[in-house]
Formats: sequence, structure tokens, C-alpha cells
Amino acid sequence: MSAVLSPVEKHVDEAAVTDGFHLVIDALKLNGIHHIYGLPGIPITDLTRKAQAAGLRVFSFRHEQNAGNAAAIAGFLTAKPGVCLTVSAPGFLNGLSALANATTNCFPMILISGSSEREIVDLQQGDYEEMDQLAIAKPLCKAAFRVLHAEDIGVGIARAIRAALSGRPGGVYLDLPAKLFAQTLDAEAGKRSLIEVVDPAPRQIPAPDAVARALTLLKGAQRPLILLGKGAAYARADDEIRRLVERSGIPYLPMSMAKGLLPDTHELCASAARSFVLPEADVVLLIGARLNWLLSHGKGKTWGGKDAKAWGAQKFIQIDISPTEADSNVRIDAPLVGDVGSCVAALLAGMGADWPQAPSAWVQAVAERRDRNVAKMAETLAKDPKPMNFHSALNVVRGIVKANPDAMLVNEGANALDFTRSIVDMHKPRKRIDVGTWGVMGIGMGFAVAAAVETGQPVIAVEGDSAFGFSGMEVETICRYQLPVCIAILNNNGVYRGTDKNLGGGADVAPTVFVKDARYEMLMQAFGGVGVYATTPAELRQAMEDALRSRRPTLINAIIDETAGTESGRITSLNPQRQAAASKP
Ligand code: ADP
Ligand code: TZD
Repeated sequence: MSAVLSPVEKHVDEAAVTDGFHLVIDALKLNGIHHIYGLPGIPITDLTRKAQAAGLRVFSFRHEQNAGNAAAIAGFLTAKPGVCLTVSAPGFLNGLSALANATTNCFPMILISGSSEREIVDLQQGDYEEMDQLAIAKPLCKAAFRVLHAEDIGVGIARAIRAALSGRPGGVYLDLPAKLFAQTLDAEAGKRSLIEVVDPAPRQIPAPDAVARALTLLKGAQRPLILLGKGAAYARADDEIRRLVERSGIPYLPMSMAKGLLPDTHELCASAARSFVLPEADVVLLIGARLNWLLSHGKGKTWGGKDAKAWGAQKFIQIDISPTEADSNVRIDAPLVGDVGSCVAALLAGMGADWPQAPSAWVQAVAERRDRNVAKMAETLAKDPKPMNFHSALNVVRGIVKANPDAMLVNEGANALDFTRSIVDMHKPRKRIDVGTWGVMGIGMGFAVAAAVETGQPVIAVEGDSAFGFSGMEVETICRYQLPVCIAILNNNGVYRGTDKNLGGGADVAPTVFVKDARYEMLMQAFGGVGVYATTPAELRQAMEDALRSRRPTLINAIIDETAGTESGRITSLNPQRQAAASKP
């Protein structure tokens, strides 16, 4: 090869030009995005290499869905869009379920996928991994963009960031065709084309009359209740929320991922009196929580109605950044549109010095009910059945989380989810991350990786044995990056439990049943991590303490009674066969 460089090569050599690869990397860096969660392959392999060379951390996964889930929860944990990078068609589709889940949960995320040649895709001539990805992504995310020219990369990434973060956060798709990466541009022009996004999630101040309406309603309440959702956790208005609760003396109920916003042990926490406060409250202040299925749509028996359809007994105030959220299920008497921090601050400012404390008869009634239920739960937790059940195992986790309040808790499964949520108190904000709005299985290891990476804290992942299987191969990823993740599988040999029978009487086991005595801990040992087989609370505690102390990747196969657990955990009522039985005259 000639040592004499052609004019173009000389240009590149002197770094007077840049290209699509570097513009993507520089645009991300310029906007403070330093982590990429993804899986390499055509056409983005070089992008992952060059990103790493440029100082970004690139976390390579074993399946794109897990990378996508990692990016989504990184978005929730940092309030910056988490970035997932995938190859075209099949890789894109694998990442898409995580993008849809992020959008459903209001997590800011950008799925960047390489794609095939436009000309061939549009004429459907059969390219390698051909697919019209932009069209497919559109209905599943907040916004979708495609960049065809290197000089538009800066705009494309700026639009993606703003769309992911502004208003109600969510998922954004960014389509980067293979040809884009090699396109060159004068380096100076390239630099000028990049955009550092200014104020992507501007404060949204509520209207004064809306604040006054909410305060009037709240002041007249005899049995007020505050409901905190993951939107409140995302908003990072922890101090304002605490002041509102304490200043008003109103009992509050945290949704699953809002646990710890105020400590679950706070005297006004009504978690252990949920089924008492929901039907009894007369005015409910929703803060960053939707009245969706997780709250029985704000109506029916859960809320004091006579039957499943009844509603109207309560008045609702709803703080939400989305102006269309109010009235999505029941009438919202006082919508407060704005960001949680601004809305709660406005309420506090309007309360003045003589604001009355919530009626003491109500607060006492809530406290009595809560204390009674907590005492009952303490009796159950004190038992030591053999084999372990959910309670005796989670009593250990409860103690470990109390002793390590900064550790992150990832949680999925059915019973493993419901029992952990009610038994394990959270002490600090944004420490609990779980199956979210869809109740989706498979978030576990993706969330665990991102939680460790983004927070630097140790991660405890409490997993049903079925739930773990959805992302279990990422234990290799956890070992590869040496992440301080301790996985505790509550193993009852199947989906929900391990005792179902084949109704046809054939040789196959029932659809919900797994291999008995599966040795999940060996999966972790296979990649150099610590695997522990635990049959007693003492063994489980020791293994968890060791994991937290050593920060070594650890998988504890905690053997639970296979008869423990109910079908679908707490949402048995959503099973069609149960609904059919219930609707029989
Ligand atoms: P949960 O499942 O915990 O009940 P949801 O996901 O149903 O919570 O609701 C979260 C709500 O919070 C969404 O309606 C979303 O629009 C809202 N939200 C998200 N971020 C903010 C914010 N910064 N300020 C106000 N509302 C927010
Ligand atoms: N697939 C996906 C993606 N999400 C789901 N929620 C389900 C299937 C259905 N499903 C649940 O809702 S919970 C669950 C499944 C398969 C697993 C429950 O079993 P587990 O937990 O072992 O994880 P428990 O503690 O034994 O109940």
C-alpha cells in the first residue's frame, strides 16, 4: 500500500473531518450521556468499539430486552434518558418490548437501532435484517425519529432527549441506517451541528386557581389521604413531599416504587392499612400516580363502592405533569397540572401558617388499624417453618434491607413480588424498582445491572424462580462487569408454586411446574460468581451478608415450600376462570 495519502485520507488523518460514528458519540457525551446498554452486531459493532474508545462505558448484554430494561431503569434512576443500542430487525424487536415498557411506566429511554438500507427496505427487496423499524416503533413509544444525514445527528439526538424527558417521560426510538455511520463531515461543521439540550424537562408551574381549588378541597376533608406514585419518586421532590405530609398530618400510601420516598416506618405511613384507608378516605390527593388497575381504577369495592362498578363516593385531587391524565377513570375534582415539585411547593405556599392538621380521629383510626396489622404480620414473620416459606425468607431480606438502607432492591415474580412489597420496608427514596405498571416479568437482571452501574450501590434482587428465568443469562454480564449484585431466588419449583398436576393425566408436568430441585446457584458459579444453596433463614442471611460485604456477584437459591404461594399472587381476581366463576348467577 502506498504511504502517500489521498487528499480525502489526509483530511481524515488530520481529524479535519468527522463521521457518523463520532457525531453520535459526541452528541451523547455533550448531553451528559456516558453509558450505553446494548448488544453489538451489524451495523453498530464499530459504534460500540468507538464509543468505548471515546470514554463511554458500553455494557454488552446477552439479550437486547435486558439491555433495554437496563436503559429504561437507568432513565428512572438518573432522570436522564437511558440509552439502549441494538442491531437491526431482530435486535431491534428484542429491545422494543423494553421501550414499550419504559413508555408505559413513564421512564425516559432512547432505543437507538441500526437499520438496513432505506432503498431496499422501502421497496421490500430483501436486505439483511430488513424491516421498517421506524413504522413499527411508532405506536409503542412517545416519539420516533430517523436520521439520514450525518449533519442531522445532533438534531436527531437532541429531539430524542427532549422527547424522552419533557412532560410525561417515556421511550423514544431513534433509527440510524447503516449508511449514516460512515458519512463524513467537516469536523468544524460537525461540531457546530451538535446540540446541547437546554432545560429538557422544564418546571411546569400549576395555575393559581387550580392550586386554590385543591386547597379548598383538602381543607374541608374529614378523612384525607395522600397517594404517592412512582411519578413522585421520579420527580425528586422528596423534601417538599415530606413537608407536605408532615405539615398537614395526612396519612399517605406509597405505590410500590414510591416506597421509601418517606420511610415506610414513618408514623403517617398507611401501607399496612391499605384496605382500610382506600374505601374510608373522603378526599384523596394523588401525587404522580395513575388511577389504573393497580388502584382498581378509583372505583368499586376497593374504594367503598357497593359493587365493582360503583364510584363517586370520594373526591380526588390529582397532581400530574400530563394534562390529559385527569378523568381517565373517575372524575378528578381538582386537577393540578404541573411537575410534582412545583405543585407540592405551591400547595405548601398556599397552606399558610394556620393550616389545620388532619382530623385526629381519622389519623388515629388509621394508626390503630396499621399497628394491628403490623403486629399480626410480626407474628407470622417470627415463625420458622420447614421448609422456608415466603414470610420466613423475606423476614431475612427485611432485616438486610434495614441494615443496608442505601442498597437497591430489584423485585419480580408473583408471590415473590407481592410478599416482598408488603414485608420489606424501604427506608430511602428510589431504592425499590420492580415490575411496574404492566407487572412484567423479565426486568430483573437488566434492572440489577443498571442499578449497580448508575448508583454504585449494592443491589439485592428478590426473584421468583419463573421471573428469574426471563433474564437469567445476564448473570454472565453481572460477573463480567464484576457488579455487586446479590440475587435471591425464592425457589418454589414453578410459576406461582410447584405443585400443579397435569389435568390430562399425561407424562408432561403441568404448565406451571419446573424441574424439581433446580440448582440455579450453579449458573452463577459457572461464570466465577458465588453460588449458595440455602434452605434455612440462617443460611440465607449469612449468604446475603457475605454478598453485601464482599460486593461479589452472588446467586442464592433459597428453597421455599413448593406449596407456598397463590395463583397469580395478589391479582388472582384478574384470572379469567375466577372472573367466570364470580359472574355466575
Ligand atoms: P404508580 O404505578 O406508582 O401508581 P404511575 O406510573 O401509574 O405510578 O403514574 C406516574 C404518573 O406520574 C404518570 O401519570 C406521569 O405522568 C406522572 N409524572 C411523571 N413524572 C412527573 C413529574 N415530574 N411531575 C408530575 N407528574 C409526573
Ligand atoms: N410473561 C411476562 C412477560 N410477564 C408476565 N407477568 C407473565 C408472563 C405472567 N406471569 C406473572 O404475572 S407472574 C409470573 C408469570 C409467568 C411468574 C410467577 O412465578 P415466580 O414467582 O416463580 O416468578 P412466585 O413467587 O412463585 O409466584
